[in-house]
Amino acid sequence: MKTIKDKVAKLSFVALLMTLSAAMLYTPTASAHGEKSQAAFMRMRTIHWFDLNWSKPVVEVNETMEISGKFHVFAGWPETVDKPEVSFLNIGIPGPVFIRAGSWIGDQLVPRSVTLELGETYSFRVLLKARRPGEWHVHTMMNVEGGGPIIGPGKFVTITGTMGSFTNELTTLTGQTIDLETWGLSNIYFWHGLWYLVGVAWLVYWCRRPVFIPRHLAVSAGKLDGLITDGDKKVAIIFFVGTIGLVLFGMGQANSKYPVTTPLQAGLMRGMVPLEMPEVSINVKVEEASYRVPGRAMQMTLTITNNGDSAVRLGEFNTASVRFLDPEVYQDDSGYPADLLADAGLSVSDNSPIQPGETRTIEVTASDAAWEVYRLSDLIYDPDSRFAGLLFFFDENGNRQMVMVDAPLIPVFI
Ligand SMILES: [Cu+2]
Repeated sequence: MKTIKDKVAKLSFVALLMTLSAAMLYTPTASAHGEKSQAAFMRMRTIHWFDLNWSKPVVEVNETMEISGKFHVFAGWPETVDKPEVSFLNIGIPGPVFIRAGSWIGDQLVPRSVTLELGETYSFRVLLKARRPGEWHVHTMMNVEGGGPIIGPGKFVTITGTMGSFTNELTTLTGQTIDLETWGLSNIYFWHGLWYLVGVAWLVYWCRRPVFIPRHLAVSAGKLDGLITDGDKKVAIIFFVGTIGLVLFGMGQANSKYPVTTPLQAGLMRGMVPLEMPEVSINVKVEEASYRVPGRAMQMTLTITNNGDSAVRLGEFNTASVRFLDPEVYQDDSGYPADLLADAGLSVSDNSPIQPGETRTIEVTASDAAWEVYRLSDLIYDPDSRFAGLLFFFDENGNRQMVMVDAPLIPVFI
C-alpha cells in the first residue's frame, strides 16, 4: 500500500534528477574571455607577444588563416608561477570555432608541449581552419603547466558560411580517408544511449519501491529482513553479468574492426630553437617608475646609454600586449587591435636621437585608458608590485633593438 512517505520520497528523487539534468544541460554562451581579469603581473611578467599578424579579418568555413609573430619569455618570471618547462602554444577562442591545422615554434612543428627557456625570444605561427560562423575574438595563448593559460592580445575575426559544410578530412596511417567531424559519431551516440538505458533501467528497478526514507526508517529500526529480496539479488546478478558481457562484446567487436590502433601522442619536446635577435647595444637603467592613478599614466625615469654606432630613439613600450607608441618615431600599420594600441600614448621628455657613446636620462610617460580598461593598474595592489615590458629603439635606417625593462612600480594617488 502506498503511503504519503513513499510519495514524498519519490517526488524528492524526481526533483533531484531534474536538478542534476538541468545543471548539466544549461550551458549559457560565454561572450568574453576574461582576458582582462587575468592578473596584471601574469600578463606583464611572463610571455611578451609582439610583431603579431592575423592574416585575415574574414574567413569562410573550411578556409584557413594564420596567426604569426614572436614572443619573448621574460627572464624575471614571477616566483609564484611555475617556470614554462611544460608549455603548449595555443589559441584563445570561444570553443572549437576554428580547428588548429598546425602550429610551429621557429620551424619546428609543435603538436605537443615544449620547454621554453627564460630570456629567449621565439617566433611562432598557428594555422587555423574556420569551423563555426560568427565573430570571434582570437587570442594568442600559452598554456603553462602550473601557471595556467597565459593570454596574449585578441583580435576579432569573422567566419562566414555555414557550419554544416565544414569538413575535416584526413588520411589515416592505414590509408583510409575519414572526416574527423563525423567519424564514429553514430557509434558514440549508440554506446552513450545504450549505457544510459542500462543506468535508467537499474534506477527504475530500485525506485519502483519506497526508496530513501522508508528504507532508512527500516534500517534504523533494525528491520533489515526483506529489504533486499532473493528476486532483487537475481536481478542484480543479471545486471552485473550483462554489463561485463556487454563490455567484453564491445571490446571484441572494436578489436576486430580496428586491428591497428596507436595511442594519442603526448610528450615533451625540448630544444626549441630561439630566434636570433639583433645584438643589443643599448643599455637601459630604470631609475624609478611610478603609476599615477588619476592620470592613468605610468612614468619611468630611464638612463639610456647608446653603445652602438648609430643614433637611436625610443619608439615603443609594450607591456601586457598594450603598445604605447611615439608616432614621431614609429607608427604601426599592421592592423593591431585598436583597443590595445595607444598610437600616441608614449611621450618622451627628450626624444632627439641618442648619439653613439651618449648617455642620457629621460622621462618616459606611457598613458592610455588601457591601463584601466585592461586592468593593468591593478598591479599596484600586488604584494610584489613590479612591472615589466619591452622597449623598442629605432635608428634612422629603421633598424630595431628590443630591450627588456623590469622594475618596481610605485603608485601615486594624488
Ligand atoms: Cu577575447
